[in-house]
Parts: sequence; structure tokens; C-alpha cells
Amino acid sequence: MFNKILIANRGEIALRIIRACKELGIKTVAVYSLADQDSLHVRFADEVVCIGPGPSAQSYLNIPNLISAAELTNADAIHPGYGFLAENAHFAEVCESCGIQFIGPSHDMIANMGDKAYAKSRMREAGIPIIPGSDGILKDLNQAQRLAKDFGLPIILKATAGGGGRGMRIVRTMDQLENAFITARSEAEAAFNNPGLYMEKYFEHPRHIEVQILGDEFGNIVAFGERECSIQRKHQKLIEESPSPAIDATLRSKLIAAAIKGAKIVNYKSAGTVEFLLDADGKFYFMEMNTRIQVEHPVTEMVIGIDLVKEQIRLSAGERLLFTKPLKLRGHAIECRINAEDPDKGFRPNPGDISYFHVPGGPGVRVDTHAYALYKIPPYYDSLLAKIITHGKNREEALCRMMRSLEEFIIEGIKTTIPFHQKILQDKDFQSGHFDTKFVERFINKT
Ligand code: MV4
Repeated sequence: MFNKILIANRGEIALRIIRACKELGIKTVAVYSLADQDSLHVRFADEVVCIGPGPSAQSYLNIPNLISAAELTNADAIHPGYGFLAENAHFAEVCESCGIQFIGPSHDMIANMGDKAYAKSRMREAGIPIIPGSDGILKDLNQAQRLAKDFGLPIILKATAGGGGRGMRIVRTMDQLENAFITARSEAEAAFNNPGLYMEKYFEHPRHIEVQILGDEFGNIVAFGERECSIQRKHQKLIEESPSPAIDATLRSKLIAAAIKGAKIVNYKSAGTVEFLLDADGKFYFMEMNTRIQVEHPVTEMVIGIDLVKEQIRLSAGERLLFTKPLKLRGHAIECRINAEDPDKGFRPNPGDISYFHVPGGPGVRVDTHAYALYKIPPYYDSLLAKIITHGKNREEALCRMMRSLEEFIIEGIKTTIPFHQKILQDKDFQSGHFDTKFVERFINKT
């Protein structure tokens, strides 16, 4: 097992990783920017290293500084968290070549799964249903036009180096295709340094469903129950839950079998997520694979009773999976992401001083946050302030506990998305579980 882990991240996830390390008896090194001196991850780590000024490019994304901090403190592993360098294959490779264990899969796994068209082709090989579309990267506009005619409109163009919704274009009429192809390609080139695009049939009312997996060095793979992630705005998830109200036991076992098959064909090691699109008619299709621990991992932890971050660390240290059969789900869990944003002003980020902070509690309530009373939210990073995760014997109880927690959560001095969550939780379609990825957009338009 590792002796000391450096956490190359900030905010709630840095704290989450420190907690896992403490329980595993591993020493921790926090790195922080000058804007994060008063952050809780700095307070709770065993050692701290300042890695640069506020802007991420000079601190949390600064590979030489991170490696120097690890060498200076004799850390034998680096946990990247999510975001920042978590899916940066180059960073993972630099860690490996410096003899520091990157906590995640190998750099070539990150690169391969980061190439979304390539990942799809591997899943097709495995016999997993994939979204109908181009076989790999589109060669030119001509081919795109031929394929669009074959599949029928609407179609969607996606950047192969994108993912999570970046660099996409929906095409509804043939005359839009040329412009969409050209602009999507140059956007992809500018954003990812890779102009490659692929095409898919566009589904109008899909759900976003993902399956948590763990893989060990010995070829064992386990997949846990799904997460429902359809409640999102501009590709930022707002509410996640497990299990999905749209999935019964039969469909669940098919999803789990598909996720395991996919992870096995690529010989996946570490924690990961297989993302699926679930069509309105109940058919599911592989979409992409994420090679990091995700923001929403706690909803899975609550229903399976396992600490996924601890497992992820154990797996990186070469230890064996302790369970190889899918675990039984217990009850229902929901997560609301509380962002420092003003929902009345188009969700504009709202950094600044928190004057008062009271965290909810009681049965079935977990809050993951790095914030506290008198904490000053710096302007440089994403606006996630806290995650409330509630657990109950069924969806109704988990929802009831979430409404109670949103009411108990008092944050003063800044605007947050708490009132927005309270409104969504009152919505009939949300309560009955009848929603898709367009729910939030419709909800905003009608309120
Ligand atoms: C799709 C889709 C419909 N059909 N793919 C969004 C996040 C990323 N993981 C993939 N996404 C989507 N992929 C096919 N074939 C619908 C979405 C999607 C979406 C697309 C455009 C604008 C907003 C969206 C919101 C949620 C999901």
C-alpha cells in the first residue's frame, strides 16, 4: 500500500480523497494555489505545498510544479480527483516515468478511452450496443452527407476528443450539415488539438445512464448499479440518483453485463464509468467511458455501502477486488449539486464571502463540501460548493430527506442553486420519475 499520496486537486474532492487516505492509514499531501490558502483540504492534509497563483493553468494544471511537490514530499502516488488533470494521459505518463503511481488507469487507457470514436469501435467489437453512426472518424464532408442520408436526420456530430457535451452539433436539415461540419471541426481543432468528428443518429428524448465499474490487476471487473444523470443543464449535471426510476431489474442486469463486457475487452483496471444513452423505448447504447472517479460517485456508495475512493486507491496499489459479483443495491440515493451560482441570473457564478453556513444532517443525510462559515469562494474555479446526498429505503424517502436537507441548508452571503433544487423537487414529472435530458430546459422555460 502507498505510504503517502499527493492530491492534485482542490475543493470537496480533495477533502473526500483525504478522508479515504486517513481511513486507509496513508499520509496526505495537499497542494494549493494562492487563492486556496484558507481551504479545508489545506487544513486537513498532513503536509501542504503551494503550487502557484490562483489561475488553474499556473497551479492545479501545472505539471512540473505538481511533480516537484510530489518529489519534495516523497509522495509515492498522486490522486488527480476529477476535472483538472484527471483524464490527461500526458500527466499520467509523466507520473509513471517519475516513479509516482498515478491513481487511475494507465496513460494509454486514458488516451484510448479519451478518443471517443475509438472507444466506440472497441465496444462494437465486444458486441455492446452502440449508437448507430459513422464507423470511426468522418473523412470529409462528402462522407458525412452520404452517411446523414443513410441514417436519416436528425444526426449529431461529436468531437472524438470531446466528451461530456463539448464540441457537438445537432443537424436537423441537410442544408445545415456543411456549416455544422466545418464549424464543429475547427472548434474541435481549437479546443482539443484534434479535428476528428464522428456522426451519430440523434435521439430526441434520451436519458443519461451510467454504470460504475472497478477493475483490478488480475482481470476482475465488478459493475455496480446504475446512476441516473439526466437532470442536467448545459452538460452540467445538477441531480443524480441511484437506482434510476426508469430501470427495472431485467434492464439493470443487461446494463451491468454490457458494462462488464466493455471493461473486460479493454482490460480496464481502476475505477471507471461506462456511459449509456437510454432511448425512450427502453433500448440502451454505449456512449463513452470515463476513466476517473466522478462527482456523483457518492450516490453509488450510498446504495452499495462501499467507499469507492478507498477501493480506487487499493486497486492502484495492485490489490485485488474483494467482491467480484454485483452487490445488492440497498434503498435509494439522490445527490443535489449546490453551486455558488445565481439561478435568477442565468446561473452566473457567484463567488465571494460566505457569512453564515449551516449544514443539514439527521438520518440518511451526507454532505460533501469544502466550505464553512466565513469561507471566501475564489473566482478561479468551478462553482461546485457542496453536494448533498440523501439515502432512504426507497425513492420517496430519499426525496423527502433531500427536501428537508435543502431547507436545513443555510448559506448566507452568496447566491446558490438551493432554491432551484427545491423547485425541481416539487415538480410532478421529477417526482414521478418521468424525465429525460431535456427536463431542465423545459422546466426553466415553464417557470
Ligand atoms: C447524444 C444525444 C442524443 N443523441 N447523442 C450530451 C452529453 C454527452 N455525453 C452526449 N450528449 C448527448 N448525446 C445522441 N446520439 C443527446 C445528448 C445531450 C445533449 C445534446 C445536445 C445538447 C444538449 C444535450 C443535453 C443532454 C444530452
